Amino acid sequence: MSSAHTHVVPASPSWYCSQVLDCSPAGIACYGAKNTVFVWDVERDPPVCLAHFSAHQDRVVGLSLSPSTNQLQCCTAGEDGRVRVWNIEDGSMLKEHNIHAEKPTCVQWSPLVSDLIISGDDRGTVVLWWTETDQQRSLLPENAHIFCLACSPHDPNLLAIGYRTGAVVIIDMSKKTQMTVQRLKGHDEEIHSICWCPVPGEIIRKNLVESDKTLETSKTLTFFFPAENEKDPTPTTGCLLATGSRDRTIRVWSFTRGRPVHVMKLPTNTGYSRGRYDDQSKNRAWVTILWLKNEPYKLLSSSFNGELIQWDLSQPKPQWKLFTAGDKALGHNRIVFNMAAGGSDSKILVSSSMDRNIVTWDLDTLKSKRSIPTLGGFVYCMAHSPFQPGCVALGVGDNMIRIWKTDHPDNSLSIQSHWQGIRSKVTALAWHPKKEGKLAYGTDDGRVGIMDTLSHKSPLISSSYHKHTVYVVAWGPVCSEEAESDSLALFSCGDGAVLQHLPWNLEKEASNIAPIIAKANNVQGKMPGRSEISWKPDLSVVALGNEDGSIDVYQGKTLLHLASIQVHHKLVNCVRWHPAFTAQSPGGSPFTHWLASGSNEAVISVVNLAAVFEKHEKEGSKSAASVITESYVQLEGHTNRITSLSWSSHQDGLLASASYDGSSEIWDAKSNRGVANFRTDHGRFLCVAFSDVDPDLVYLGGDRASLFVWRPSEQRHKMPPAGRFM
Ligand code: M7G
Repeated sequence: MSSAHTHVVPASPSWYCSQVLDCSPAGIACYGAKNTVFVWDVERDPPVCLAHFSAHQDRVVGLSLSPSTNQLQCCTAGEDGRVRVWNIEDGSMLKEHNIHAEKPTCVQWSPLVSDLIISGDDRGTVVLWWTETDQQRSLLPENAHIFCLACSPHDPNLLAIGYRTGAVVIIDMSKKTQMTVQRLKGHDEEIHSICWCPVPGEIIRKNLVESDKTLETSKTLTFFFPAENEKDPTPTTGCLLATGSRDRTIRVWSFTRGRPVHVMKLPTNTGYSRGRYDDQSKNRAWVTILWLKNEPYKLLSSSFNGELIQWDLSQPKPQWKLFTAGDKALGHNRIVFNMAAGGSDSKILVSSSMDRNIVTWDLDTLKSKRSIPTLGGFVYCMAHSPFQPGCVALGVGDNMIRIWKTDHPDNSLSIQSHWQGIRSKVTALAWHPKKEGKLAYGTDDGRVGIMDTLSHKSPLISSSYHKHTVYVVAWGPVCSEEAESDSLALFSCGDGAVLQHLPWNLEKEASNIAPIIAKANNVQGKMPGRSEISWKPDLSVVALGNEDGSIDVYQGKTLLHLASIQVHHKLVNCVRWHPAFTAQSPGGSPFTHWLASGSNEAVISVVNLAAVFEKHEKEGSKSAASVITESYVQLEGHTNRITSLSWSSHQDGLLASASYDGSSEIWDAKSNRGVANFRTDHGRFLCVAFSDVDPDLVYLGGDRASLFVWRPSEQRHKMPPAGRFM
């Protein structure tokens, strides 16, 4: 569990898993994302994230809530081979086993045997685990990759298993040999989902009357068989079950006879226009199904391009209805992986999709209620818009930039995604300081682009790129001998080089600033590789962080060398100038010449360059560069590399840091004191920013695909965790 936080933009639920999302009658929705479990209250409007905890070494691929309503527990299966039981209130692990020799693929908590948890793996092994006695038993009904599992809600021994091959097998778990009791033949591709009908019996009458819809009376409902000549079996004999497959069909089966009673093809041309119809999406189908407990003649399924469908099985030829957008949310626009129903009367549906939104739906109206944006990669960088207070841009490893208006009443639900033209992890961001909506970005494949966030147009991309990751983009005055333009240039840093791109002419090759620096300062020989660029807020000088741990400060435009700071010994990851004005010092901060820096070492340094600027002012361009070997203060406490720093724009001398030690710290640099520490039990942090509107709010991103928002005033800890090396 993490220390107190006010908000989180969560990681996306795992893709291509048959069940990694579940929802309780109390409206508690849980899902697995990367190696974390997130717990949400979806009955609240808007939904609220209650907790998250690290659950496995590797990806969580299966999750199922305890059917017992007085226990807030879930079980998970992870690609680390383990199956675990959790108390979801405090994120504590209660039990585990590691019987699977291969990678588990799915897990389910038996609805009838309160301590039985069943998991399947990619070699076909089914493990039964009675948690109370900690007994396990392995079965191998079929030597094939298991995609999904479903325990019968009527017979504690029956288990339906769906395979990658398209096979569907129903076994009697109480038997050691000859356990297969039925084999359902028909699908020829992956079985994505299996559901048993919540009521027993194999026939539904067509002339269903309204008052029969309750669960009690529905036990006597009978399902309709098309073209059926045989005598009706007694209504409660056997049971129906449904399967959804990659072959784009859903089949409803009579269990006793092993034959389908309905075969439904996913409808095309539904008029649903939200999908991204590209070649890839045509080939992709994921068919997840859900049989509603209190409406047993209705089956829900996903379909193409994010469509969700309700099928009416009481008709000889099942009719379908499409879920549609509500007032406050749209539906999905890419394939849907999982659905779960919960809340009082099971009236809320929760769905997860490749579009990285979790959508809640009203099952009475089939309309979407809320859409919760999620993140599918590291949060590498973030930047506050200089024009719109409270607006933050996030650069994420899922090839998307998010623009979050944090002061929107619906808060994180108001995040916009920009994906057009990006195609790679977003590792650097910078807002243009003078032009609204202009956002520069850099990617891990070396590209530099500029997007207009006020439109959804494709970004402009520079013709020059780095060979590897772009770690920094920054706007500053054009630096060249004939620096005639007042417009700002875009600088990017990667491969140890800083390139200067001219945004009005991105076709033109960007210039490497190394030769300009060499010429301006008469340097012969090699200069250090560059790792960071930071312009002073008034754009008068620039600090360049170097791979050898030094930092050089140059005058803007001329690139005259003003100072060399030698306080770190390893690659400099971040350099930040203190703001010129803060809410505390609106007439000008006394610390405006402070420069904070962090490197691959754990110590943060703050130097004061006031004397350097004074000297330069007096002596002019002929003065030699100053050499600074001592920090004004050294902030010590982190135990691993410092990736990001941010000064408060509210209070003078308050600095936030993010570290690989899995924590984020607030420092009072004036008194060299730690003020507050935020930590989680998982992940390394990569970027941090003080809120520009709320003095007691900090945004923090890292390698677990989540963004945390936390309040320094609410933390128990004052200093980073001691001796933690992640
Ligand atoms: P990485 O290159 O993904 O991995 O860097 P590695 O250095 O662990 O092999 C991880 C994080 O370290 C990045 O997201 C940055 O926060 C920081 N970082 C690493 N490098 C090499 C640089 C660099 O050259 N410049 C800056 N500014 N940050 C870096």
